[in-house]
Amino acid sequence: MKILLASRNRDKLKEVRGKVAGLSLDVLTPDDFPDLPEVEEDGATLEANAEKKALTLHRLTGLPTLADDTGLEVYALDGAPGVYSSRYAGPGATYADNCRKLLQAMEGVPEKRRGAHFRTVLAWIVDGRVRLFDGRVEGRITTASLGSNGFGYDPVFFVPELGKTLAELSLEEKNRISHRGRALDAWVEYLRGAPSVG
Ligand code: ITT
Repeated sequence: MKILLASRNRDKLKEVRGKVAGLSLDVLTPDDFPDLPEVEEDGATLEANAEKKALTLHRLTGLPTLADDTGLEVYALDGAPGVYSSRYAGPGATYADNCRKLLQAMEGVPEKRRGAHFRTVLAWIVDGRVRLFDGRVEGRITTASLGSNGFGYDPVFFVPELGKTLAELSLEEKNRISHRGRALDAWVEYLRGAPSVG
């Protein structure tokens, strides 16, 4: 079955493809459809943004569509950067800019107050019906970037049980424990129980 991943983020695409390898799903992206518009992420929540991205592109393509909205929520920063994670250091910010800004914002914050989680909300739409799935991983913000795998804030997010940052994990290891990996597991489990769409 062909499905559309309503995301232009190639790093997410790699993780989604890693998770669905073995299922008979052909994951397309907006890059396969030259005329699809950008969807503005102006919702107040991850849920609203995921649903908006999925619904907009589902209506335009008619394909079963999956959207992912993810945020890093840092307790000492009252949940920031949260829904603004992609533009934390300003419009057009790179992953490195965002990590640098976060490390600066956390300067002087003691170890025990550096807790944070990543949360992913997936919106899945088939024939106009929306379902949401979510996943999270708890960890701590480091004091310096560590590791070169993954993307985004992975080098500054330490997972205590593994003693590593997300950027020190292989794609398979990250997918096993991450926010996105867990949300995708819930979605895949749902698909397996819904033969007409799985
Ligand atoms: P799409 O909306 O096109 O899917 P995006 O990059 O804008 O792509 P999000 O708004 O969901 O996606 O993600 C916000 C930012 O959070 C993203 O740009 C990364 O900086 C960061 N992020 C998302 N998933 C992450 C992950 O698994 N690990 C580390 N950082 C992540």
